[in-house]
Amino acid sequence: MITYFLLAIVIEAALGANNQGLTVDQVTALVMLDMDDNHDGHVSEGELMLELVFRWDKNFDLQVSQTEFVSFWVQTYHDDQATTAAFFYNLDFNHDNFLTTDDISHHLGVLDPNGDKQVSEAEFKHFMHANIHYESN
Ligand SMILES: [Ca+2]
Ligand SMILES: [Ca+2]
Ligand SMILES: [Ca+2]
Repeated sequence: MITYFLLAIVIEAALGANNQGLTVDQVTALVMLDMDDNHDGHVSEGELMLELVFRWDKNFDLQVSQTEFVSFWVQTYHDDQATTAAFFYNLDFNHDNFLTTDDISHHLGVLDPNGDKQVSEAEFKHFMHANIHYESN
């Protein structure tokens, strides 16, 4: 499994883009746009949690299963299954195969390094580059 992920990452890194030719920066901009409900260019913690619980969680049990996440993400942002599964693995802090607000709060230090409770596009880009590896730049 891990070998498969590594192989997929190596192949994607060589291509530098995903299934629809989108780079990490382009995917990041799309995700940002979807999360930033009040369009102020920043994603607040509230907006982040809303995205997690109301958009990615399809059966409303307040947690996002790996299946829910991967199918939504692949359909919406066109990353391949392996890249998305690896991304989910990184997001799922306690590795119970469900993404909850608890998992996300563990990432806030990286998502929001300046601690102003807002994730700027630059902060989010940095986070995405650290967690999605299909290009080197
Ligand atoms: Ca906002
Ligand atoms: Ca979890
Ligand atoms: Ca911030």
